[in-house]
Amino acid sequence: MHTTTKNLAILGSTGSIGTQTLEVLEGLNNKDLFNVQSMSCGGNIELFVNQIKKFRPERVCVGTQEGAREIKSIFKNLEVFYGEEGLIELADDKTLDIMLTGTSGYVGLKPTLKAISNGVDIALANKETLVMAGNIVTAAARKNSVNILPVDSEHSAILQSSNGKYELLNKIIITASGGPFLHRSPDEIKNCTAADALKHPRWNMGKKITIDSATLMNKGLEVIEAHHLFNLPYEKIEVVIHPESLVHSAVEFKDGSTVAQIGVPSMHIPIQYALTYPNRETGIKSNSFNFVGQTLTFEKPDFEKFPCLKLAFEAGKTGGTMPVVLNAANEISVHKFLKGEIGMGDIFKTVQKEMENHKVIQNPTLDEIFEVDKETRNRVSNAPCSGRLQSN
Ligand code: MN3
Repeated sequence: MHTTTKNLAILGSTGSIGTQTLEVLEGLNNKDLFNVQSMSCGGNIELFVNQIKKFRPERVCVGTQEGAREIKSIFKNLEVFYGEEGLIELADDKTLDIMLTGTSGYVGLKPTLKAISNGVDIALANKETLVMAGNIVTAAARKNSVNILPVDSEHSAILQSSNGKYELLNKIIITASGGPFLHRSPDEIKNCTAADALKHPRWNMGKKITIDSATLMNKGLEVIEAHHLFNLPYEKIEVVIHPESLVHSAVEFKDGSTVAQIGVPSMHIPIQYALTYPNRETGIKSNSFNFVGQTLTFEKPDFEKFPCLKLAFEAGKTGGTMPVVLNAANEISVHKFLKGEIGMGDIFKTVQKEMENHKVIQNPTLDEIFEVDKETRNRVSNAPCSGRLQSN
């Protein structure tokens, strides 16, 4: 079969998703499927240099001017950009076929919109893109006939289970491991330390997302993403606790039939599927799932124990700029918790207070979104800490 090589951009190539994406590319049997045209990294220059040597991109972007100079001194012929504006320029490339957005934080949003405006498909691993600007992003994708292919394991499970036929869905069932505090009391959760919360039972991830998994805010953000990705109202999105993390999510079709995606936890498969959709290429293979001897359990999430999940549903249903406030207040609170400045229970309290005080802008512009984001971050950062001091 004749294959056309796709030009790929990887934003955030030195991060967790980025490095696993490169492993997927190296593992593909057909090495002609992708050409790594461009790559970006924040500050891990040493690793980035090795990646550039191996994958030979034409254009790269790094976080700082200093880093950019270092790269340029080693690779004279490389086109080198830096900073947030540089990342947008890197993404503004009409010869790209697909861009993997693996950067974390709001910096992923503008480059992603730029690529969409050029008709470039997006493999999306950045939460903020849809949580902050879901309506703008999905409208731009529709207008430019762009596929937004999720990399997150739950959304990938829904893509895999539905084969992208979202119009046939009655509802989706998003699974959550429940994090390390599933069977602790609400009081124990409120008073836990960052060290307790960083012990995630199933997935090995960055610190921020691990805390979000412990509060279930991560699941809440995934619900908001799912609403935009699959064009479903919040009433048709169900969260189910599934501690074994083997069913990665499921869909219920309009005829009542349910299809779930099952597998041993691995990020390689969702990444590979997003890049090669709708095909299944031979490359990295997940360990086989053995039905025999498995016990799969499911339970309803306890909103009292995990009030952040409830807040996320509320923010999503309210819409407009409310999810922006939820996301920004949560992120800053998590960083304060990690530094031991506030207690775990204060994360919820802060987000709730910010949401209560927010005057929602419906159908916000990008500028309004960034303004609300910044204001919320500043207010939460500067708020006096009233939590219990942690001894970790
Ligand atoms: Mn996930």
